[in-house]
Amino acid sequence: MSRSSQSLADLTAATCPDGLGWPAYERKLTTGIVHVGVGGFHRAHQARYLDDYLAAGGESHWGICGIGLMPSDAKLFQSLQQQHGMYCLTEKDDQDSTDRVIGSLHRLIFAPENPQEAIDALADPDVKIISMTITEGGYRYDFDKDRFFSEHPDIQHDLAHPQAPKTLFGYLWQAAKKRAALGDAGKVTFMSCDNVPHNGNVLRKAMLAFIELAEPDLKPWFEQSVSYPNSMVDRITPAPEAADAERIAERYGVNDPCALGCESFIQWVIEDNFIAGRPALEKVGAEFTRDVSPYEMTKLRLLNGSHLMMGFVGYLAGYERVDLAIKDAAILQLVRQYMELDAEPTLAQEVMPFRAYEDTLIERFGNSQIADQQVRICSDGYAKLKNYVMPVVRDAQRHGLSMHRLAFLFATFLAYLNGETDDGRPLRIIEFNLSDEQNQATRHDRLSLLKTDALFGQQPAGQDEAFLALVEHWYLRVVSEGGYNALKALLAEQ
Ligand code: CS2
Repeated sequence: MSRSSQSLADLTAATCPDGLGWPAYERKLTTGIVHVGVGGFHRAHQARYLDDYLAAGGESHWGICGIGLMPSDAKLFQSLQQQHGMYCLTEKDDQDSTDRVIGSLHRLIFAPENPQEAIDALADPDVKIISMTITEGGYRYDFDKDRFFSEHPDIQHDLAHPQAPKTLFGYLWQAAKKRAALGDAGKVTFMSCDNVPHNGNVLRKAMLAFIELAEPDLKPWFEQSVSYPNSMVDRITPAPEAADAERIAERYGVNDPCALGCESFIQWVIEDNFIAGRPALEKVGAEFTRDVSPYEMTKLRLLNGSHLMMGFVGYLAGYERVDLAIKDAAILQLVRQYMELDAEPTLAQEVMPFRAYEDTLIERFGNSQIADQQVRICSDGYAKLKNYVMPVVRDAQRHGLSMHRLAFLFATFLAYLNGETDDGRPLRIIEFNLSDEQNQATRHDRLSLLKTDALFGQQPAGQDEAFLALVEHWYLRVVSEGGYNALKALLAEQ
Protein backbone atom coordinates (compact mmCIF):
# COMPACT_ATOMS: atom_id res chain seq x y z
CA MET A 1 0.00 0.00 0.00
CA SER A 2 1.11 3.53 -0.62
CA ARG A 3 2.82 5.43 2.16
CA SER A 4 1.27 8.70 3.31
CA SER A 5 1.44 11.00 0.37
CA GLN A 6 1.55 14.64 -0.52
CA SER A 7 -0.09 16.00 -3.62
CA LEU A 8 2.06 16.73 -6.65
CA ALA A 9 0.42 20.17 -6.64
CA ASP A 10 2.19 21.00 -3.36
CA LEU A 11 5.61 19.79 -4.42
CA THR A 12 8.45 22.23 -5.15
CA ALA A 13 11.99 21.81 -6.46
CA ALA A 14 13.13 21.86 -2.83
CA THR A 15 10.67 19.25 -1.57
CA CYS A 16 10.73 16.93 -4.60
CA PRO A 17 11.91 13.51 -3.35
CA ASP A 18 15.24 12.09 -4.53
CA GLY A 19 14.95 10.02 -7.66
CA LEU A 20 11.97 11.91 -9.04
CA GLY A 21 13.21 14.35 -11.70
CA TRP A 22 11.97 17.92 -11.31
CA PRO A 23 11.72 20.48 -14.18
CA ALA A 24 15.18 22.05 -14.41
CA TYR A 25 13.82 25.51 -15.24
CA GLU A 26 11.63 28.16 -13.76
CA ARG A 27 8.04 27.50 -14.73
CA LYS A 28 7.41 31.11 -15.62
CA LEU A 29 6.13 30.12 -19.03
CA THR A 30 3.96 31.85 -21.55
CA THR A 31 2.00 30.02 -24.21
CA GLY A 32 3.56 29.65 -27.65
CA ILE A 33 1.94 26.31 -28.44
CA VAL A 34 -1.68 25.33 -28.02
CA HIS A 35 -2.17 21.60 -28.20
CA VAL A 36 -5.56 20.01 -28.79
CA GLY A 37 -5.97 16.49 -27.36
CA VAL A 38 -3.97 16.06 -24.16
CA GLY A 39 -4.01 12.27 -24.07
CA GLY A 40 -1.24 10.01 -22.86
CA PHE A 41 0.66 10.20 -26.12
CA HIS A 42 0.98 13.99 -26.14
CA ARG A 43 2.06 14.00 -22.52
CA ALA A 44 4.69 11.30 -23.12
CA HIS A 45 5.97 12.74 -26.40
CA GLN A 46 5.60 16.40 -27.40
CA ALA A 47 5.31 17.74 -23.85
CA ARG A 48 8.39 15.71 -22.92
CA TYR A 49 10.38 17.20 -25.85
CA LEU A 50 9.35 20.69 -24.75
CA ASP A 51 10.26 19.88 -21.17
CA ASP A 52 13.75 18.88 -22.33
CA TYR A 53 13.93 21.99 -24.48
CA LEU A 54 13.06 24.28 -21.58
CA ALA A 55 15.51 22.45 -19.33
CA ALA A 56 18.22 23.01 -21.96
CA GLY A 57 17.74 26.76 -21.64
CA GLY A 58 15.04 27.06 -24.34
CA GLU A 59 12.89 30.16 -24.60
CA SER A 60 10.16 30.34 -21.97
CA HIS A 61 7.56 31.58 -24.46
CA TRP A 62 7.17 28.05 -25.81
CA GLY A 63 5.01 26.80 -22.96
CA ILE A 64 2.09 24.55 -23.91
CA CYS A 65 -1.57 25.25 -23.27
CA GLY A 66 -3.57 22.02 -23.55
CA ILE A 67 -7.15 21.97 -24.79
CA GLY A 68 -9.46 18.99 -24.28
CA LEU A 69 -12.41 18.54 -26.62
CA MET A 70 -13.80 15.24 -25.42
CA PRO A 71 -16.40 15.34 -22.64
CA SER A 72 -14.78 12.15 -21.32
CA ASP A 73 -11.61 14.15 -20.52
CA ALA A 74 -13.34 16.18 -17.78
CA LYS A 75 -11.75 14.33 -14.88
CA LEU A 76 -8.23 14.33 -16.32
CA PHE A 77 -8.43 18.05 -16.97
CA GLN A 78 -9.67 18.75 -13.48
CA SER A 79 -6.77 16.80 -11.97
CA LEU A 80 -4.18 18.34 -14.29
CA GLN A 81 -5.49 21.80 -13.51
CA GLN A 82 -5.21 21.11 -9.78
CA GLN A 83 -1.53 20.26 -10.26
CA HIS A 84 -0.85 23.30 -12.48
CA GLY A 85 -0.40 21.10 -15.55
CA MET A 86 2.37 19.00 -13.99
CA TYR A 87 2.37 15.20 -13.97
CA CYS A 88 4.80 12.33 -13.46
CA LEU A 89 6.11 10.41 -16.44
CA THR A 90 7.84 7.06 -16.01
CA GLU A 91 10.04 6.09 -18.92
CA LYS A 92 10.75 2.37 -18.98
CA ASP A 93 12.94 0.04 -20.92
CA ASP A 94 12.91 -3.68 -20.25
CA GLN A 95 15.29 -3.32 -17.29
CA ASP A 96 15.30 0.22 -15.95
CA SER A 97 13.02 3.15 -15.53
CA THR A 98 13.23 6.83 -14.70
CA ASP A 99 10.56 8.98 -13.13
CA ARG A 100 10.28 12.67 -13.83
CA VAL A 101 7.84 15.51 -13.43
CA ILE A 102 6.99 17.19 -16.72
CA GLY A 103 6.47 20.95 -16.50
CA SER A 104 6.02 22.19 -20.07
CA LEU A 105 2.23 22.02 -19.98
CA HIS A 106 1.38 25.14 -18.02
CA ARG A 107 -2.26 25.88 -18.82
CA LEU A 108 -5.34 23.73 -19.45
CA ILE A 109 -8.70 24.48 -20.97
CA PHE A 110 -11.54 22.00 -20.95
CA ALA A 111 -13.36 23.18 -24.06
CA PRO A 112 -16.82 21.59 -23.56
CA GLU A 113 -17.24 23.80 -20.47
CA ASN A 114 -15.30 26.84 -21.70
CA PRO A 115 -15.60 27.07 -25.48
CA GLN A 116 -14.91 30.80 -25.59
CA GLU A 117 -11.74 30.45 -23.52
CA ALA A 118 -10.53 27.78 -25.94
CA ILE A 119 -11.30 29.97 -28.96
CA ASP A 120 -9.47 32.92 -27.37
CA ALA A 121 -6.41 30.78 -26.63
CA LEU A 122 -6.32 29.53 -30.23
CA ALA A 123 -6.68 33.10 -31.50
CA ASP A 124 -3.94 34.57 -29.29
CA PRO A 125 -1.26 36.03 -31.60
CA ASP A 126 1.50 34.97 -29.19
CA VAL A 127 0.56 31.40 -30.07
CA LYS A 128 2.68 30.42 -33.04
CA ILE A 129 1.94 26.71 -33.20
CA ILE A 130 -1.38 24.92 -32.84
CA SER A 131 -0.67 21.21 -32.60
CA MET A 132 -3.00 18.29 -32.18
CA THR A 133 -3.47 14.61 -31.46
CA ILE A 134 -7.10 13.93 -32.30
CA THR A 135 -6.64 10.29 -33.45
CA GLU A 136 -6.71 8.84 -36.94
CA GLY A 137 -10.46 9.13 -37.29
CA GLY A 138 -10.57 12.70 -35.95
CA TYR A 139 -9.71 14.25 -39.31
CA ARG A 140 -12.94 13.04 -40.91
CA TYR A 141 -11.02 12.89 -44.14
CA ASP A 142 -10.24 10.12 -46.59
CA PHE A 143 -7.00 11.02 -48.30
CA ASP A 144 -7.16 8.26 -50.95
CA LYS A 145 -10.56 9.33 -52.11
CA ASP A 146 -10.02 13.01 -51.38
CA ARG A 147 -13.22 13.11 -49.41
CA PHE A 148 -14.18 15.05 -46.29
CA PHE A 149 -16.92 13.42 -44.24
CA SER A 150 -18.95 16.61 -43.92
CA GLU A 151 -22.08 14.60 -43.16
CA HIS A 152 -20.64 13.57 -39.78
CA PRO A 153 -23.01 14.81 -37.05
CA ASP A 154 -20.22 16.65 -35.21
CA ILE A 155 -19.24 18.55 -38.35
CA GLN A 156 -22.87 19.40 -38.97
CA HIS A 157 -23.14 20.53 -35.37
CA ASP A 158 -20.16 22.86 -35.74
CA LEU A 159 -21.53 24.40 -38.90
CA ALA A 160 -24.80 25.09 -37.11
CA HIS A 161 -23.36 26.18 -33.72
CA PRO A 162 -20.23 28.21 -34.36
CA GLN A 163 -19.96 29.47 -30.77
CA ALA A 164 -19.98 26.03 -29.15
CA PRO A 165 -18.05 23.76 -31.48
CA LYS A 166 -17.31 20.08 -30.90
CA THR A 167 -14.53 19.45 -33.39
CA LEU A 168 -11.10 20.90 -33.96
CA PHE A 169 -12.32 22.37 -37.23
CA GLY A 170 -15.10 24.35 -35.61
CA TYR A 171 -12.65 25.80 -33.09
CA LEU A 172 -10.07 26.67 -35.71
CA TRP A 173 -12.75 28.39 -37.75
CA GLN A 174 -13.67 30.68 -34.86
CA ALA A 175 -10.02 31.36 -34.01
CA ALA A 176 -9.27 32.13 -37.66
CA LYS A 177 -11.87 34.89 -37.74
CA LYS A 178 -9.76 36.74 -35.18
CA ARG A 179 -6.33 35.79 -36.48
CA ALA A 180 -7.16 36.76 -40.05
CA ALA A 181 -7.79 40.33 -38.87
CA LEU A 182 -4.26 40.56 -37.46
CA GLY A 183 -2.31 40.39 -40.70
CA ASP A 184 1.16 38.85 -40.38
CA ALA A 185 0.84 38.62 -36.60
CA GLY A 186 -1.96 36.12 -37.04
CA LYS A 187 0.10 33.62 -39.03
CA VAL A 188 0.36 30.25 -37.37
CA THR A 189 1.48 26.67 -37.90
CA PHE A 190 -1.03 23.84 -37.57
CA MET A 191 0.98 20.74 -36.66
CA SER A 192 -0.66 17.33 -36.68
CA CYS A 193 0.98 14.76 -34.41
CA ASP A 194 -1.28 11.85 -35.31
CA ASN A 195 -0.33 8.55 -36.93
CA VAL A 196 -1.82 9.45 -40.26
CA PRO A 197 0.16 9.20 -43.51
CA HIS A 198 1.00 12.77 -44.60
CA ASN A 199 -0.70 14.06 -41.49
CA GLY A 200 -0.03 17.72 -42.30
CA ASN A 201 -1.44 17.38 -45.81
CA VAL A 202 -4.50 15.58 -44.45
CA LEU A 203 -5.07 18.30 -41.89
CA ARG A 204 -4.78 20.97 -44.57
CA LYS A 205 -7.20 19.20 -46.91
CA ALA A 206 -9.73 18.59 -44.14
CA MET A 207 -9.49 22.16 -42.85
CA LEU A 208 -9.96 23.65 -46.30
CA ALA A 209 -12.90 21.35 -47.00
CA PHE A 210 -14.50 22.43 -43.72
CA ILE A 211 -13.98 26.14 -44.25
CA GLU A 212 -15.35 25.87 -47.77
CA LEU A 213 -18.62 24.84 -46.14
CA ALA A 214 -18.42 27.15 -43.15
CA GLU A 215 -17.09 30.45 -44.48
CA PRO A 216 -15.50 30.31 -47.93
CA ASP A 217 -14.23 33.89 -47.61
CA LEU A 218 -11.77 32.69 -44.99
CA LYS A 219 -10.30 30.01 -47.24
CA PRO A 220 -7.44 32.19 -48.57
CA TRP A 221 -6.32 32.84 -44.99
CA PHE A 222 -6.10 29.10 -44.30
CA GLU A 223 -4.16 28.67 -47.53
CA GLN A 224 -1.70 31.51 -47.14
CA SER A 225 -1.29 32.28 -43.45
CA VAL A 226 -1.08 28.77 -42.06
CA SER A 227 1.58 26.12 -42.64
CA TYR A 228 0.91 22.44 -42.14
CA PRO A 229 4.13 20.46 -41.55
CA ASN A 230 4.01 16.69 -41.89
CA SER A 231 5.58 14.77 -39.04
CA MET A 232 6.42 11.29 -37.87
CA VAL A 233 5.88 10.75 -34.16
CA ASP A 234 6.95 7.71 -32.20
CA ARG A 235 6.76 6.54 -28.62
CA ILE A 236 4.78 3.55 -27.39
CA THR A 237 2.51 4.87 -24.67
CA PRO A 238 0.08 2.40 -23.13
CA ALA A 239 -3.21 3.76 -21.85
CA PRO A 240 -2.47 5.11 -18.35
CA GLU A 241 -3.33 2.63 -15.61
CA ALA A 242 -3.82 2.88 -11.86
CA ALA A 243 -0.47 1.10 -11.44
CA ASP A 244 1.32 4.18 -12.81
CA ALA A 245 -0.01 6.39 -10.03
CA GLU A 246 0.48 3.63 -7.43
CA ARG A 247 4.13 3.36 -8.36
CA ILE A 248 4.70 7.09 -7.84
CA ALA A 249 2.83 7.00 -4.54
CA GLU A 250 4.79 4.00 -3.29
CA ARG A 251 8.22 5.17 -4.36
CA TYR A 252 8.00 8.85 -3.57
CA GLY A 253 4.95 9.38 -1.40
CA VAL A 254 3.56 11.64 -4.11
CA ASN A 255 -0.07 11.57 -5.08
CA ASP A 256 -0.51 12.11 -8.83
CA PRO A 257 -3.70 10.77 -10.45
CA CYS A 258 -2.32 11.87 -13.84
CA ALA A 259 0.87 9.80 -13.69
CA LEU A 260 1.61 7.76 -16.76
CA GLY A 261 4.21 5.40 -18.15
CA CYS A 262 5.76 4.85 -21.57
CA GLU A 263 8.75 3.22 -23.19
CA SER A 264 12.15 4.94 -23.10
CA PHE A 265 12.40 5.07 -26.92
CA ILE A 266 11.36 8.39 -28.46
CA GLN A 267 11.52 9.81 -31.99
CA TRP A 268 10.11 12.81 -33.83
CA VAL A 269 10.87 13.73 -37.43
CA ILE A 270 9.24 16.96 -38.57
CA GLU A 271 9.02 18.76 -41.89
CA ASP A 272 10.67 22.12 -41.37
CA ASN A 273 7.71 24.20 -42.43
CA PHE A 274 6.81 26.61 -39.63
CA ILE A 275 5.37 29.86 -40.95
CA ALA A 276 5.50 31.66 -37.61
CA GLY A 277 8.69 30.26 -36.07
CA ARG A 278 9.38 27.27 -33.86
CA PRO A 279 11.41 26.18 -30.85
CA ALA A 280 14.83 24.73 -31.68
CA LEU A 281 13.77 21.19 -30.84
CA GLU A 282 16.75 19.80 -32.74
CA LYS A 283 18.69 20.68 -29.58
CA VAL A 284 16.81 17.94 -27.76
CA GLY A 285 16.74 15.22 -30.38
CA ALA A 286 13.89 16.06 -32.76
CA GLU A 287 14.91 15.80 -36.41
CA PHE A 288 13.88 18.40 -38.96
CA THR A 289 13.83 17.47 -42.59
CA ARG A 290 12.42 18.63 -45.91
CA ASP A 291 10.59 15.40 -46.63
CA VAL A 292 9.11 13.29 -43.86
CA SER A 293 7.33 10.75 -46.07
CA PRO A 294 9.99 8.02 -46.11
CA TYR A 295 10.21 8.19 -42.30
CA GLU A 296 6.48 8.13 -41.72
CA MET A 297 5.96 5.35 -44.26
CA THR A 298 8.62 3.24 -42.59
CA LYS A 299 7.22 3.85 -39.14
CA LEU A 300 3.53 3.46 -39.96
CA ARG A 301 4.00 0.33 -42.05
CA LEU A 302 6.58 -1.41 -39.88
CA LEU A 303 5.59 -0.36 -36.38
CA ASN A 304 1.89 0.39 -36.51
CA GLY A 305 1.18 -2.23 -39.18
CA SER A 306 2.97 -4.90 -37.12
CA HIS A 307 1.01 -3.88 -34.07
CA LEU A 308 -2.20 -4.71 -35.91
CA MET A 309 -0.73 -7.87 -37.38
CA MET A 310 -0.06 -9.23 -33.89
CA GLY A 311 -2.93 -7.36 -32.23
CA PHE A 312 -6.05 -9.09 -33.48
CA VAL A 313 -4.66 -12.62 -33.71
CA GLY A 314 -2.86 -12.23 -30.40
CA TYR A 315 -6.04 -11.01 -28.72
CA LEU A 316 -8.03 -13.89 -30.24
CA ALA A 317 -5.36 -16.26 -28.92
CA GLY A 318 -5.99 -14.86 -25.44
CA TYR A 319 -3.00 -12.55 -25.00
CA GLU A 320 -3.96 -9.33 -23.27
CA ARG A 321 -0.45 -7.90 -23.32
CA VAL A 322 1.66 -7.05 -26.35
CA ASP A 323 4.94 -8.14 -24.74
CA LEU A 324 3.54 -11.61 -24.11
CA ALA A 325 2.03 -11.91 -27.58
CA ILE A 326 5.31 -11.08 -29.31
CA LYS A 327 7.12 -13.72 -27.27
CA ASP A 328 4.87 -16.38 -28.78
CA ALA A 329 6.96 -18.02 -31.53
CA ALA A 330 4.15 -18.21 -34.09
CA ILE A 331 3.15 -14.58 -33.61
CA LEU A 332 6.77 -13.48 -33.76
CA GLN A 333 7.21 -15.38 -37.01
CA LEU A 334 4.10 -13.76 -38.47
CA VAL A 335 5.30 -10.28 -37.55
CA ARG A 336 8.79 -10.92 -38.92
CA GLN A 337 7.34 -12.22 -42.17
CA TYR A 338 4.98 -9.28 -42.44
CA MET A 339 7.84 -6.83 -41.93
CA GLU A 340 10.24 -8.44 -44.36
CA LEU A 341 7.97 -9.87 -47.04
CA ASP A 342 4.96 -7.54 -47.05
CA ALA A 343 5.92 -4.10 -45.74
CA GLU A 344 9.61 -3.74 -46.61
CA PRO A 345 9.20 -4.30 -50.38
CA THR A 346 6.65 -1.45 -50.45
CA LEU A 347 9.11 1.05 -48.94
CA ALA A 348 10.99 2.92 -51.60
CA GLN A 349 13.65 4.51 -49.43
CA GLU A 350 15.64 2.97 -46.61
CA VAL A 351 15.98 6.08 -44.43
CA MET A 352 16.44 3.89 -41.37
CA PRO A 353 18.21 0.55 -42.01
CA PHE A 354 15.37 -1.96 -42.13
CA ARG A 355 16.91 -4.88 -40.28
CA ALA A 356 18.14 -2.79 -37.36
CA TYR A 357 14.84 -0.88 -37.22
CA GLU A 358 12.85 -4.13 -37.20
CA ASP A 359 15.02 -5.70 -34.52
CA THR A 360 14.50 -2.64 -32.35
CA LEU A 361 10.76 -2.87 -32.91
CA ILE A 362 10.64 -6.48 -31.77
CA GLU A 363 12.55 -5.49 -28.66
CA ARG A 364 10.23 -2.56 -28.03
CA PHE A 365 7.12 -4.70 -28.46
CA GLY A 366 8.61 -7.14 -25.94
CA ASN A 367 9.09 -4.46 -23.25
CA SER A 368 7.54 -6.15 -20.23
CA GLN A 369 7.76 -3.04 -18.06
CA ILE A 370 5.32 -1.06 -20.14
CA ALA A 371 3.18 -4.17 -20.66
CA ASP A 372 1.33 -2.51 -23.51
CA GLN A 373 -2.33 -3.48 -23.86
CA GLN A 374 -3.74 -5.47 -26.76
CA VAL A 375 -7.06 -3.75 -26.23
CA ARG A 376 -5.35 -0.44 -27.00
CA ILE A 377 -3.63 -1.79 -30.11
CA CYS A 378 -6.89 -3.21 -31.44
CA SER A 379 -9.02 -0.19 -30.54
CA ASP A 380 -10.27 1.96 -33.42
CA GLY A 381 -9.15 -0.87 -35.69
CA TYR A 382 -11.10 0.31 -38.69
CA ALA A 383 -9.36 3.69 -38.88
CA LYS A 384 -5.99 2.13 -38.12
CA LEU A 385 -6.32 -0.50 -40.84
CA LYS A 386 -7.24 2.27 -43.22
CA ASN A 387 -4.22 4.38 -42.28
CA TYR A 388 -1.50 1.84 -41.62
CA VAL A 389 -2.35 -1.20 -43.70
CA MET A 390 -4.39 -0.17 -46.73
CA PRO A 391 -1.37 1.60 -48.26
CA VAL A 392 0.60 -1.65 -47.86
CA VAL A 393 -2.25 -3.62 -49.47
CA ARG A 394 -2.34 -1.26 -52.43
CA ASP A 395 1.43 -1.37 -52.93
CA ALA A 396 1.64 -5.13 -52.39
CA GLN A 397 -1.05 -5.61 -55.04
CA ARG A 398 0.93 -3.41 -57.42
CA HIS A 399 4.12 -5.36 -56.73
CA GLY A 400 2.35 -8.68 -57.24
CA LEU A 401 3.25 -9.91 -53.74
CA SER A 402 1.52 -12.78 -51.96
CA MET A 403 -1.53 -11.34 -50.22
CA HIS A 404 -2.13 -14.16 -47.73
CA ARG A 405 -0.75 -12.52 -44.59
CA LEU A 406 -2.51 -9.23 -45.31
CA ALA A 407 -5.76 -11.08 -45.97
CA PHE A 408 -5.24 -12.97 -42.72
CA LEU A 409 -4.88 -9.65 -40.89
CA PHE A 410 -8.25 -8.40 -42.16
CA ALA A 411 -9.77 -11.80 -41.35
CA THR A 412 -8.57 -11.57 -37.74
CA PHE A 413 -10.00 -8.05 -37.48
CA LEU A 414 -13.40 -9.30 -38.62
CA ALA A 415 -13.24 -12.26 -36.26
CA TYR A 416 -12.22 -9.98 -33.38
CA LEU A 417 -15.41 -7.99 -33.98
CA ASN A 418 -17.31 -11.16 -33.03
CA GLY A 419 -16.18 -10.37 -29.51
CA GLU A 420 -14.75 -13.68 -28.30
CA THR A 421 -11.32 -15.23 -27.92
CA ASP A 422 -10.57 -18.58 -29.54
CA ASP A 423 -11.68 -20.29 -26.35
CA GLY A 424 -14.85 -18.30 -25.94
CA ARG A 425 -13.84 -15.60 -23.46
CA PRO A 426 -15.21 -12.08 -24.06
CA LEU A 427 -13.00 -9.53 -25.83
CA ARG A 428 -13.19 -5.81 -25.17
CA ILE A 429 -13.91 -4.04 -28.43
CA ILE A 430 -13.44 -0.31 -28.84
CA GLU A 431 -14.52 0.60 -32.35
CA PHE A 432 -15.63 4.16 -33.03
CA ASN A 433 -16.60 3.51 -36.63
CA LEU A 434 -18.98 0.68 -35.93
CA SER A 435 -22.00 0.83 -33.67
CA ASP A 436 -23.07 -2.23 -31.69
CA GLU A 437 -26.13 -2.41 -33.92
CA GLN A 438 -24.03 -2.43 -37.10
CA ASN A 439 -21.77 -5.00 -35.56
CA GLN A 440 -24.70 -7.29 -34.80
CA ALA A 441 -26.38 -6.68 -38.14
CA THR A 442 -23.28 -7.70 -40.09
CA ARG A 443 -22.45 -10.71 -38.01
CA HIS A 444 -23.42 -13.09 -40.77
CA ASP A 445 -21.87 -11.05 -43.53
CA ARG A 446 -18.66 -9.76 -42.06
CA LEU A 447 -17.10 -9.10 -45.44
CA SER A 448 -19.66 -6.38 -46.08
CA LEU A 449 -17.82 -4.31 -43.48
CA LEU A 450 -14.77 -4.14 -45.70
CA LYS A 451 -16.72 -3.18 -48.79
CA THR A 452 -17.91 0.08 -47.30
CA ASP A 453 -16.72 3.43 -48.44
CA ALA A 454 -14.39 3.60 -45.48
CA LEU A 455 -12.00 0.89 -46.65
CA PHE A 456 -12.28 -0.63 -50.09
CA GLY A 457 -14.99 1.47 -51.70
CA GLN A 458 -18.49 0.51 -52.73
CA GLN A 459 -17.54 -1.36 -55.84
CA PRO A 460 -14.29 -3.16 -55.42
CA ALA A 461 -12.10 -3.23 -58.48
CA GLY A 462 -11.07 -6.63 -59.84
CA GLN A 463 -7.98 -6.78 -57.69
CA ASP A 464 -10.05 -6.14 -54.57
CA GLU A 465 -12.41 -8.98 -55.39
CA ALA A 466 -9.50 -11.39 -55.42
CA PHE A 467 -8.18 -9.95 -52.17
CA LEU A 468 -11.58 -10.02 -50.51
CA ALA A 469 -12.00 -13.65 -51.54
CA LEU A 470 -8.74 -14.38 -49.75
CA VAL A 471 -9.94 -12.49 -46.68
CA GLU A 472 -13.10 -14.59 -46.72
CA HIS A 473 -11.06 -17.78 -47.03
CA TRP A 474 -9.02 -16.89 -43.94
CA TYR A 475 -12.01 -15.54 -42.05
CA LEU A 476 -13.83 -18.85 -42.41
CA ARG A 477 -10.74 -20.66 -41.18
CA VAL A 478 -10.29 -18.28 -38.25
CA VAL A 479 -13.88 -18.70 -37.08
CA SER A 480 -13.94 -22.45 -37.57
CA GLU A 481 -10.44 -23.37 -36.34
CA GLY A 482 -9.67 -20.42 -34.05
CA GLY A 483 -7.31 -17.53 -34.84
CA TYR A 484 -4.23 -19.17 -33.41
CA ASN A 485 -4.70 -22.47 -35.25
CA ALA A 486 -5.41 -20.60 -38.47
CA LEU A 487 -2.17 -18.70 -37.90
CA LYS A 488 -0.27 -21.96 -37.60
CA ALA A 489 -1.85 -23.13 -40.84
CA LEU A 490 -0.92 -19.87 -42.53
CA LEU A 491 2.69 -20.20 -41.42
CA ALA A 492 2.85 -23.81 -42.57
CA GLU A 493 1.26 -23.12 -45.94
CA GLN A 494 2.94 -19.87 -46.93
C1 CS2 B 1 -0.29 1.89 -31.86
C2 CS2 B 1 0.33 3.25 -31.66
O1 CS2 B 1 -2.45 2.66 -31.34
C3 CS2 B 1 -1.78 1.92 -32.02
O2 CS2 B 1 -2.27 1.15 -32.80
O3 CS2 B 1 0.30 1.25 -32.95
O4 CS2 B 1 -0.30 3.97 -30.66
C4 CS2 B 1 1.83 3.13 -31.36
O5 CS2 B 1 2.04 2.60 -30.08
C5 CS2 B 1 2.51 4.45 -31.50
O6 CS2 B 1 2.27 4.97 -32.78
C6 CS2 B 1 3.99 4.35 -31.26
O7 CS2 B 1 4.61 5.50 -31.65
